[in-house]
Amino acid sequence: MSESCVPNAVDQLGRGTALRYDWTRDSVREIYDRPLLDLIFAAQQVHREFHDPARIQLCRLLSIKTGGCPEDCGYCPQSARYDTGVQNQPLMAVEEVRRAAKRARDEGASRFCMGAAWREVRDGRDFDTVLEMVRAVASLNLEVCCTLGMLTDDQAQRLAAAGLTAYNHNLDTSPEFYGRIISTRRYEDRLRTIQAVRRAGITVCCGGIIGMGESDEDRIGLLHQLANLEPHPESVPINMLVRVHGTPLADAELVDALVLARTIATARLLMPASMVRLSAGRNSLSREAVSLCLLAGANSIFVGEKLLTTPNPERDKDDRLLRDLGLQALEHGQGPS
Ligand code: SAM
Ligand code: DTB
Ligand code: SF4
Repeated sequence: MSESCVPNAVDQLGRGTALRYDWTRDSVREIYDRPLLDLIFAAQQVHREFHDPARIQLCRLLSIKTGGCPEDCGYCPQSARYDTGVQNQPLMAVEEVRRAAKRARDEGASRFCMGAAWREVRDGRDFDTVLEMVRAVASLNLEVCCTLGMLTDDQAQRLAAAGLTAYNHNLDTSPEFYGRIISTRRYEDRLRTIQAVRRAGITVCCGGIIGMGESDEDRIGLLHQLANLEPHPESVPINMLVRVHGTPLADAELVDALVLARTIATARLLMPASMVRLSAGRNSLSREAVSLCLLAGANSIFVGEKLLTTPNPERDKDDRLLRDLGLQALEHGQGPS
C-alpha cells in the first residue's frame, strides 16, 4: 500500500487518511507516476472519505475588470502586451455584479468568483467598489471569491471584513518553469500574497495550469508546492490552458486529457480535504474526459457560457452531463469552502 493511503487511526469523522504537509518531491512523483487506473482508484477512495461523491460544487466566474493588464503572463488574453481581441472594460458597477451573482445563484451556483485584470490591488475608489461588491455577493448567501492580483496584509483584512470567503491566487506551475511563462512577478511574490490571505483568515484558492509546454516534472513540482502549504489551499483549481490567439502560448502543444486526470488524482491524494476544481479548458474536453476527471477526484466545475473572457460549455450540456452521471449541485454551506 502506498504512503498516501496508509490507514491511520480513524478520526471522529471516520477518516483514516491524515492530512500531511511534509511531502517530498519523490513521494509526489511516486504517486503521480502510478499506473493510471490504480491512481484513480486510490484517489476515488480518499475522495469518498472526505466528500460526498454524489455532489459537486458549481461556481460562476465574472470578469469585473477586463483586459489592459500590465503583466506578461504568457497564457493570458488580458495582458496589454498581446493582441488578443479582448475588449478592455473598466470596473463594473456594483448593482450589475449583484444581479449577475443573483442569476448565478438562481441557476444553481453556490460560489461566485470575481476576477480583475490587475497586477495588484491599489487602495482607492476601485478597491472600495470591490469591497462593496463582496458585501453585496455575500449577502446573497453565496460563497464569494475574488482574484485581483497581489494583495497586502491590510487589503486582505479589509476583504475579510467585507465577507470574502476565498481569494484565488494561483502558483500556475513549478518554480523552475515559472520564469518561462511570467517575467513581471516572482514565485515568491505569489507565495507572499497567499500568506497575506491566510493571515487575514480568508480561505485560499490556489492551483495552476497544465498544457503550457511544461513537463511531468513541472506538474509534480506544482503539486509538491501546493501540498506543502499548511494548511492546504481549501480550493485547488486545475486549469487546462485555453489557448488564445495572440498570446505566446497560442500554439502550445495540447496535453492529453489522461494527463489532466492524472494531475487531478494526484492533487486529490495529496490534499484530500480540499475542493479540487476542474476549471478552465472544459470546452476542449469530451464528456467522457470530464467524467474521468470527476472520478479522479475533481468535485467542482465552473458553469455558464463564459469563464472570464473565454467560452465555457453551454449550461444545457453541463446539466445533461450532471444528470447522466447522477450528480447534484452542492448547496451553500454543504462542503468545505
Ligand atoms: N490578474 C489576477 C491574477 O493574475 O492573479 C487575477 C485574474 S487571472 C486571469 C486568474 C488566473 O486565471 C491565472 O492565475 C491563471 O491561472 C488563470 N488563467 C488565465 N488565463 C488562462 C488561460 N488562457 N487558460 C487557463 N487558465 C488561465
Ligand atoms: C482559476 O484558476 N481559473 C479561473 C479562475 N481561477 C479565476 C480563470 C480561468 C480563466 C480562463 C481564461 C479566461 O477566460 O480569460
Ligand atoms: Fe494580468 Fe492576471 Fe492575466 Fe496575468 S493572469 S496578465 S496578472 S490578468
